[in-house]
Amino acid sequence: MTILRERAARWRHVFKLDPNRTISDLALKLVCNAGTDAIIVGGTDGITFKNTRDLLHRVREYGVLCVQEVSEINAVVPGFDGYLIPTVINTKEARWIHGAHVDALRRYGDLIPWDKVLLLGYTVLNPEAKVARLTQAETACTEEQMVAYARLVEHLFCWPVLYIEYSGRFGDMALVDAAQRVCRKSRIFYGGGITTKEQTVAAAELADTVVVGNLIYTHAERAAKTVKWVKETNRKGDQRVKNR
Ligand code: 1GP
Repeated sequence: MTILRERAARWRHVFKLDPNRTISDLALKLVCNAGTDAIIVGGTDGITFKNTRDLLHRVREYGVLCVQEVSEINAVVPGFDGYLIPTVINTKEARWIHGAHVDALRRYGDLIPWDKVLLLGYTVLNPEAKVARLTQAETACTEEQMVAYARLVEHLFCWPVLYIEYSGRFGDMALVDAAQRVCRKSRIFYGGGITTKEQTVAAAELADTVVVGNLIYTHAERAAKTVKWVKETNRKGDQRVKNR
């Protein structure tokens, strides 16, 4: 079995599905058959074991890789292809950096399939997003600040992923560019507010992995097209695959 980190090193496009939102069978079929590299199942609130398991079962009708982003320890469902563990860089609230993680490890540390786990280092940058309020993220960010976050992830923490998160609105691509310039090993995930081809291409030119979420629920057919738009776009600069 390939370890999750190696699989994620080839992800250019992923969809994020929220177990706490309703998705029609048709929309689910469109996104699962669109050719994306993975489906991430996760969200900020209302996440339960049951709604996560039910969504996994529906996605399993299709052949697409499906991973869970863990935000609630009691909602971890066995049977996913992997587990993404978020940690927030731009907060001073230790719970969101490592506090909840240590609690979880004390309870379940012996049971964790480490080959299937991938850490995501988040910078949460849309102050209107639920996740920003929940984690008390310090959302103001300059290019200089982003370069510091990126160097923290790349050189000090040696984490596999820096996730630039604008959930709900399209973000500042200059910050993605700034982060990418200093990350040779850590992958840059970008997610937030992608609704058009132009936005999709702009993100795909700068990020290693583009995440599309909300558009699935408003315009599923267009969401499906974002896969093709990303895959037709080459990332600017060094094209080497990052896999730390
Ligand atoms: C959310 O980054 C993802 O965690 C995608 O954002 O829902 O705004 O597409 P959107």
